[in-house]
Amino acid sequence: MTKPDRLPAASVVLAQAAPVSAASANPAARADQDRMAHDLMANAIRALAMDAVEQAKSGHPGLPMGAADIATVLFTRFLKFDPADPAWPDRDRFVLSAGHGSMLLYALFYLLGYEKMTINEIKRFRQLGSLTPGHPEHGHTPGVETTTGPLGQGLANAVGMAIAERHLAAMFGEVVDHTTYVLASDGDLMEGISQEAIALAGHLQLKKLVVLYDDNHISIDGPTSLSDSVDQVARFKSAGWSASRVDGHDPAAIAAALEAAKTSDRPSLIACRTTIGFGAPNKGGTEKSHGAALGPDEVAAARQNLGWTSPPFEIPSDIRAQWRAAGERGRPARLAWEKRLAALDPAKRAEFERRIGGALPGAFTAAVNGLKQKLSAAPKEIATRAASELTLEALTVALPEMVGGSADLTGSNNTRTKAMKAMSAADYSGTFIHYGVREHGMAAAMNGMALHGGVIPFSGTFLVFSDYCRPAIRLAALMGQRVIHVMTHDSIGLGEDGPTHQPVEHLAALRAIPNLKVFRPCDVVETVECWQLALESKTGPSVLALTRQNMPQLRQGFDEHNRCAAGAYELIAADDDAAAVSLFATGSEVAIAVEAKKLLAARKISARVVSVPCFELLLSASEDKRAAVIGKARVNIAVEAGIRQGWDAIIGSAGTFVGMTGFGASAPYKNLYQHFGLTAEKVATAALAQLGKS
Ligand SMILES: Cc1ncc(C[n+]2csc(CCOP(=O)(O)OP(=O)(O)O)c2C)c(N)n1
Ligand SMILES: [Mg+2]
Repeated sequence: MTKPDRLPAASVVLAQAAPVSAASANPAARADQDRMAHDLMANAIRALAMDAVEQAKSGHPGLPMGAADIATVLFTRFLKFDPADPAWPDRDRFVLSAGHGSMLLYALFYLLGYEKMTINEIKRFRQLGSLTPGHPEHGHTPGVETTTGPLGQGLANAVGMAIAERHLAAMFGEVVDHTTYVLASDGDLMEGISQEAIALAGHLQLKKLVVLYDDNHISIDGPTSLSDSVDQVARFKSAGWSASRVDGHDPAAIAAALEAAKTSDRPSLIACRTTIGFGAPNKGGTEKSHGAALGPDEVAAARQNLGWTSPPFEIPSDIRAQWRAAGERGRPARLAWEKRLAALDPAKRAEFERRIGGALPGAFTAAVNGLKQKLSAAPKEIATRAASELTLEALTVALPEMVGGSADLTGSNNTRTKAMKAMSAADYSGTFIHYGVREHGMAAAMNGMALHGGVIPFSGTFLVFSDYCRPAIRLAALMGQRVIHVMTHDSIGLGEDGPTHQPVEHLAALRAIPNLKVFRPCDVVETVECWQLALESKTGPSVLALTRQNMPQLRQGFDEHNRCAAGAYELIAADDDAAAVSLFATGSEVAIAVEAKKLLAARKISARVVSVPCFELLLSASEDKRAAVIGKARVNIAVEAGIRQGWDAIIGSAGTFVGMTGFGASAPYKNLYQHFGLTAEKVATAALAQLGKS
């Protein structure tokens, strides 16, 4: 364990650090003076972290104390930001990927003068409603660029931010020029997602991405040597990064590495060797300082060791003043940027502002209606994945901010339109990203792109691999970000690839995520409408579950109104006023319900067909609206090529579900539908049985 050297008492250093003309004349004395001033500023972070965790009786003091020197150098000398405008579009991004170290961010925000981050908020660390929750939450605390906590996600978000920056710089030039900095811990780099993220970043040569690695050799179980022996510098280099090692407590070395990163033609890793809990004489350097209050004795000993004499939550005014001065550094850069923006060609400026603001252009609704009109004139029997491609052909023209992609299934997901150029290190203006076989990294990068703003990310993979994206989708939902996942091959309907590729529980599992809209359109018209709804969902992600197999066009005639917006609607009314049976279905099974209705009609039983393209929209509608769509038929039947879970909210526990109860099988899809009983006959038989007419 590296024990920190004892530092001089704050009062002594302050006397020396005050502007002294004689000392400034001498470079060595000047360096000493700078170092002392630096130590005081870094110790302010350490003290606040210790005090807040102590007061909350929970939290993670080790990371903020260990990384205080890195953060002090970065925030006082490199990072471009302005606390007066935390959302300034051209600010540098700082992502605390190791979200457990949240007190590092909160201490910085307080010290730098972010208005809302008062000392009271620091005192209320981890309390209900405070701006200082256990892990940083985007949209809750101004300045937090992304919600972090699940290790690895922040790093992968940062890759997306850096992609968005390069892309927008290619589109808009001088008003986009910023760097994305990340602080990542051992845990971040152990997570598998980090490999996907760094490989993609290296491949795309994202030179404005800088990862500061808090290389403290400690994780929760103890020394990282218990479970890890990766040479991270070699690992990053092999992925196409510049990578170096520095002493993470040497401000000059950290600054030199950050300076070098500025001129690198690749993304940069700076492995900063640090001591976790730096300053705590007994628990520092060990896992004991990772995730628990240090305790009053250790805090007192750390204060003494660091020479910090101020009482809890008090920062000496001169140290605070130095931090506030650092917070004001970015103002001229922001004002200069505003001038550059104002000097842009007015049309270009308006477009930039529209994209950054996330508003959809007027051309959007026109494109949607144009498509629906064409389809009413010339109906199409195509797979909904093909319907999605057709939709994208029109929408990506109307919305040039759409940046698509696929995790190596481009031809299967149909997410690349004819006009879309691939994005590459040589040309960031492309709007299609070949993510490689990296679903998790893709989904997390998409979150970063959406958080960055100015682009609307969408992508593709198979629905069964939504499991590989799930942690990132959950965070998109938590953060309320508009990212759109096209997930094709959405059931046993994919056929011969068999049960490994056939989603069964995935619709239910995705529907379980709050604030995620899961769309399963039944035909080409519903696909257009679901795309419209996904793009209009500015405060949450969407999944479009789409078929591999062809679907008849069930929606005929032109209706400007988006019927899918209700979540469910009566596609075909009963033949008389009192339906005996309501048939509910989604996606490819709606056509089966339509056939079942005909079979029931032949038996003089009146049934209605309700298409349910989006549970979330239906279940969030008012009680009245929901009741009206669900109806009052004696018998409710649902049909979906997935498991029953979730359907009781619509058909009730007395309703009958025709679907899957286990995994699928490998065979041509029509055989599978027969084999698993997903047929109009079975649906009709189930209805008859429930009516007592079998
Ligand atoms: C995906 C995920 N798994 C597990 C955890 C729980 N956890 C929080 S921090 C941590 C590891 C701590 O080690 P490190 O990342 O090196 O942070 P340090 O202790 O050095 O601050 C773990 C396992 C988590 N936050 N996210
Ligand atoms: Mg560690």
